[in-house]
Amino acid sequence: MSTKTIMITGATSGFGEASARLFAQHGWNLILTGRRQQRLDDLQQELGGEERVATCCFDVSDRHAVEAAFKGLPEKFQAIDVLLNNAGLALGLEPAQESNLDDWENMVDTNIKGLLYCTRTVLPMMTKRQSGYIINIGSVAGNWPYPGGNVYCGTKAFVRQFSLAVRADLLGTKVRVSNIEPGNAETEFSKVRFKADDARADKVYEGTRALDADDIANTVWWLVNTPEHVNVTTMEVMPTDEANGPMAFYRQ
Ligand code: NDP
Ligand code: 8X3
Repeated sequence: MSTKTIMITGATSGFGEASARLFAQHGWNLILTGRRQQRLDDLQQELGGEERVATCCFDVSDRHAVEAAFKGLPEKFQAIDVLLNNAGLALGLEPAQESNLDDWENMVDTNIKGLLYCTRTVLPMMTKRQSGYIINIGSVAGNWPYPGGNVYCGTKAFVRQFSLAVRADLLGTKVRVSNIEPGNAETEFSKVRFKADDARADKVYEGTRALDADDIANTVWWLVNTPEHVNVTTMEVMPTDEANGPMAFYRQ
């Protein structure tokens, strides 16, 4: 059996890093991306060196950088079996009327445009081979709005609807698309959201059992191992300690 290749955006921490380790354990070749070169270099060294791991350091919101990274892949990494569109972030938790517009743009550029650039670049290779799998990381935030979620929730709702619509385009190509929608997971997510205010980030996980990055990596692995005629369209994965709350009311 030939060695398969997964490209993971945002492999330098959290879900992406955990997925890289898991797929490496199962003998897959990896294309790891992110903006932190040193972390990519360390992972490459740890998970098998240049033979097994290609690294691409770029910002997913830079369309030309994305295209150049795909074009520059070494020959043996060019047939991508799975694209894990994972790179993403939340910035801030202010009400819309007080939010920072730069943060809003950054979330749209990363979570929406970055995912689009990677998907559009890889899809022709997959449809040509009549084989491939796009796994997007959406969020419960795409389904369940919460105060201060505004644009982050909106970007993840985009990921959900885009995933569904692309599936419709791909009918007959054998290329699969899934959207995993995790709930609260302890990664660097909250440190990024609260801009390195670690005390505030820690509070998100205080007294509750959040998901681990490995829980989502295992979900990705499970999806990839479903039979090729099966497409799990959407998969919401929450901690047992999290559920959807009631509607909000303002009362005088
Ligand atoms: P982390 O902050 O731990 O990881 C985010 C990854 O995305 C990092 O590797 C980071 O790499 C990369 N990334 C962020 N922005 C960019 C960019 N502009 N260009 C390239 N890479 C980028 O968080 P998670 O692992 O938790 O997040 C992964 C995904 O899961 C995100 O899409 C997030 O929205 C989603 N999610 C997270 C949940 C949670 O509770 N943790 C729940 C639901 C969804 P680098 O900084 O090196 O560029
Ligand atoms: C991350 C989960 O609830 O913080 O997508 O938005 S949440």
